[in-house]
Amino acid sequence: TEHADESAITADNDNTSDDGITEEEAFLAKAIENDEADANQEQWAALILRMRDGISSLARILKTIENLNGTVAHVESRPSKTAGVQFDVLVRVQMPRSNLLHLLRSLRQSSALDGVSLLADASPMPATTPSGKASVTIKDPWFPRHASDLDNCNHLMTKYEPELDMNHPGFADKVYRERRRMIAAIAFDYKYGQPIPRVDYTEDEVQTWAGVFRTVLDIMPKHACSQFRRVFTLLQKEGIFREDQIPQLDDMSAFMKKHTGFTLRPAAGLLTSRDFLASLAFRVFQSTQYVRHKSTPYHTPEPDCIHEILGHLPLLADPGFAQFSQEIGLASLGASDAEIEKLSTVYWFTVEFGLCKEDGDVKAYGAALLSSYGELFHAISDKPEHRPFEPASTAVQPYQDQEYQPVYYVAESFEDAKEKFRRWVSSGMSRSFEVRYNPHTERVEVLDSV
Ligand code: NLE
Ligand code: FE
Repeated sequence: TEHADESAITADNDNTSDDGITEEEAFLAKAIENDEADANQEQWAALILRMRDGISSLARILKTIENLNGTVAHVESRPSKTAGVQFDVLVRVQMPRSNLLHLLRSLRQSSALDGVSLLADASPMPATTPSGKASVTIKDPWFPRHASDLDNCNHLMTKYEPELDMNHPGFADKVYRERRRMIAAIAFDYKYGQPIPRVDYTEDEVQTWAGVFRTVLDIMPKHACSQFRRVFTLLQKEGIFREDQIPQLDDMSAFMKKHTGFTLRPAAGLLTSRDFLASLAFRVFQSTQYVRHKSTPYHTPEPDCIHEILGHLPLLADPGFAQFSQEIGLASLGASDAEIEKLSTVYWFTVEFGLCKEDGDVKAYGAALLSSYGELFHAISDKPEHRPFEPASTAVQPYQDQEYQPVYYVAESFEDAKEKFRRWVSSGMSRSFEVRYNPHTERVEVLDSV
């Protein structure tokens, strides 16, 4: 390799999300947008800039830093291994937080750069660093403390979207894509406390809903867990669940609130796990509002409002299930990336694809099973493997999200799943504090445990 071994530029930018923003940067952005951190507070940061056209742009970038009242503490470069003209440059700076955010955003748009990564956050570089290594890590990651902070937790994954993925059935359908854009705009504009705007669903959309609704009516008596059936019947009685109308998120939210305190926020699509799980801590469920493409009514790999409304929302109005869901959310606050991955895997095999025992039979409680005729029958057939739910092993089971699952986990009951989950969380999380949700203030209180 052409990399000098003693190079101080050690970090590879593994935690960059699809849109090229590092988690650290997202934390910083959230903290500032949220006004939680003082925007003028001086902040240390180490940036790695990948220079596309040689080292010459460095002068311009240093000038920009100066203009933003930044102080450069350290600069170091090395030829990049990709092409002769490229350089990786490590710059350590100190500047007001809001300016740092501004700098990051403008660097990201710079045509002279191939990439920029933020490596470090709060702590100043020690006065004596023999090797000059930049190895500062985030100590206190930002996470939402109040339900209104969820206004900053709506980062989307760019995966299987009609705009970007040629395999999406809506990719070639202009009208569908326009519809998705329009409904997504509701979520982008939404702020805490507002009513969720109503969508006037089209004839086609209601048809798709009706098709899935009938399949749920059909499979429910035999295959859905009793808690699901109970709430479903209640929703029918109240006239919210009907074949000929797609329930409005705002009405669903009001219904759930009465039973468990869970409420909804509109989401534009599949969110990052960190943002999605965080909302559960506040008994808030981020729900999509668009309808799947009409060509794939009985199975879609991405969430849509049919999946949310028929799969998730009835159970979130069940007290035991609501509690279990919230605990996953609370465990996710301030968790490391690796822990978030484990928690979303547990979520995947329980809330989405979970099976449970009931009077000696195996029933479905996972939302992705209840909203998908095709997969439910696969799940209860003898083709896939059934294993007992055990958080430690479930959390590391690899999964894919485009086809039917090869493995499902069976819980003894929600109560049992919750107990096991609690024990696992209290024995295995790295964070140095406990969190507790205060429903009166809708605030998460942080209790130091060390
Ligand atoms: N496969 C589910 C369905 O078709 O309703 C959606 C899964 C979302 C994770
Ligand atoms: Fe889901």
